[in-house]
Amino acid sequence: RGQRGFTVWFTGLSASGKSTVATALEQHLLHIGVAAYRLDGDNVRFGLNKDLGFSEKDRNENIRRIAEVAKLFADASTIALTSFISPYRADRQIARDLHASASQANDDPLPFIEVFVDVPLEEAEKRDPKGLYKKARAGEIKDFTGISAPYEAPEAPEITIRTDLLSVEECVRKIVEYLAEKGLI
Ligand code: GGZ
Repeated sequence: RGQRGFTVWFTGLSASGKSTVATALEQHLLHIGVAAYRLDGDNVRFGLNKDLGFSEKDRNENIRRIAEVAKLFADASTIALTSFISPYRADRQIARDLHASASQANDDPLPFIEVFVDVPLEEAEKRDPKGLYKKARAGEIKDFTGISAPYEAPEAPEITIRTDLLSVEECVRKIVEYLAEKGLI
């Protein structure tokens, strides 16, 4: 009965490699013929969520809306790949709970796979592709995750990837193997 939709929820620090791995995973999924769609800052924070900043309240609302959109994609039999810091455990739990409630199409829960993109803060800060950590250290950006705002690491993610120890291809393989093992792809 065809591909079922679900959500792969990436969480991790800025410059941890979320978008890089999500993009490579999306390519892999499209290549094997399954519909996947990536939600990230570029297509969400500049559109649907352009009214939101980086206060705790705005991040809560950012993640709430993204979770609702991911659920819609999953309900439409697409694999939603979300790549946002999503620093608060409670917000990720809300996203998970939303998927657990029955889908509109067939009453089944929509699978939710949390992927913790785990790198030491020092590594993310060393990468600093946009110079944001440097600015945060200098006090030019306030409420910066890992420096002046919290990142609450997942306690029981479905998958953890260390992008400082594995290649992008190895990270994708680890996720794909998990999805195949669970019969999701
Ligand atoms: C964290 C910030 C901030 C602050 C701007 N804190 O590495 P990037 O640039 O491309 O990804 C970061 C992105 C984080 O947006 P999210 O929607 O993923 O955050 S959250 O899930 O917490 O709502 C970073 C940039 O935006 N950025 N200011 N203060 N990251």
